[in-house]
Amino acid sequence: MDKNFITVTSPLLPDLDEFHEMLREIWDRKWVTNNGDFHKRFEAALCEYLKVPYISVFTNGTLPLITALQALNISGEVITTPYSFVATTHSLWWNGIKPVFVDIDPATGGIDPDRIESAITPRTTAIMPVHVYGKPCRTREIQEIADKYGLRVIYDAAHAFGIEVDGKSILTEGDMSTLSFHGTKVFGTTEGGALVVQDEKTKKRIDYLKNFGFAGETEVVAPGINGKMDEMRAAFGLLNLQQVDAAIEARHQVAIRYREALRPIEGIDFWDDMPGVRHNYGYFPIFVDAGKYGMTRDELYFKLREHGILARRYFYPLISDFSTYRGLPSATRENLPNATRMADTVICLPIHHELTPTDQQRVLDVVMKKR
Ligand code: T4K
Repeated sequence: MDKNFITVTSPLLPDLDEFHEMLREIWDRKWVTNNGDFHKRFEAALCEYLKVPYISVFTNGTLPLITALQALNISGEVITTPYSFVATTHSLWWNGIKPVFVDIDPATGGIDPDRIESAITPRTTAIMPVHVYGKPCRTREIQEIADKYGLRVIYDAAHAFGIEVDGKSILTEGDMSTLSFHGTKVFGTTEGGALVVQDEKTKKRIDYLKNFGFAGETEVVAPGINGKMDEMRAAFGLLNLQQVDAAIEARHQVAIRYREALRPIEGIDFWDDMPGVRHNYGYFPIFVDAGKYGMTRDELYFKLREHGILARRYFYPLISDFSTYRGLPSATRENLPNATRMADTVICLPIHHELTPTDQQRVLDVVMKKR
């Protein structure tokens, strides 16, 4: 990547010498994967950091979604939102489940609980909401509906690393939550992910499922998959855990500066922190009102690119607009007005732990039309 480009994010990397020391341990042990020492330590450290009872780490953030659906025997139809990364809906497709798209609440970007009940049919078995950008969904209302209709709730919490509401981890909501540790995330292990579950029995089942279903040398208890995280990535994760708080605080400072500078700009909207929520500042979405701002979202997006600023339009197009899903009855723009508006107006500005004040100003100058 050209050094003059400002990218939307930058991976959190451990100190190379410390990583090397841990690699040396792996070399000495000659144990590289399959529930090794670092894998065990990483899961324990994550439980403590995230304040969750049980976690199972995976090789990416998509397999936990697929595995969660398998573990809970989800079939038929699942209610979800189109305002996310494609992996959310793909995980349903890979399990032969029909996605039913419900519109989002413009205040959070997550599913609008007021629209869930009318989408429930006799084939509905679960709800898969997304804490998009790490903003907590309206979890209490979602759970009330799930309880009323006997549905499971699997949260795609890929963006929600470390998010807490009133001191409680958002990852303890619903039946299960998934995380992504992709290099573009606040906390990463190059590729990686995890599934958070609430009890020991389910944790055991997940561990079987991510290891082909093996429950012993000669016993396979379910048609599992290979989702295991290797020792190198577990070591990488253990080191990154030590510096993730500092990285989140650095991102927080960028968010403060952006908000202060952009608040007076007409036609540029953004979210403030939610009361009682510990945010992780993984993304800084702004929403462009072309009429007021005098430029469309895409005009601003390409202007940023001309200035070497590689902002991203997460999440445009909507998942429901991709050819695989376009034909679904729930995929129409009429059914999804809030998601459509958000997808058509969003730009995620660069935000990461190493974004210098000079680079922050370069971004702001373009958005504030000073360049
Ligand atoms: N659910 C949700 C809600 C998700 O957002 C995601 C993933 C998943 C599930 C699935 O989790 P994983 O299976 O991926 O663990 C990225 C990521 O690949 C993806 O993980 C993420 N969501 C999605 C929102 O964004 P791209 O296509 O935007 O990545 P890319 O390669 O264009 O990178 C973006 C920018 O980041 C680059 O311009 C520069 C910077 N970058 C990227 C990489 C890979 C670096 O500086 N270094 C790097 O190594 O998808």
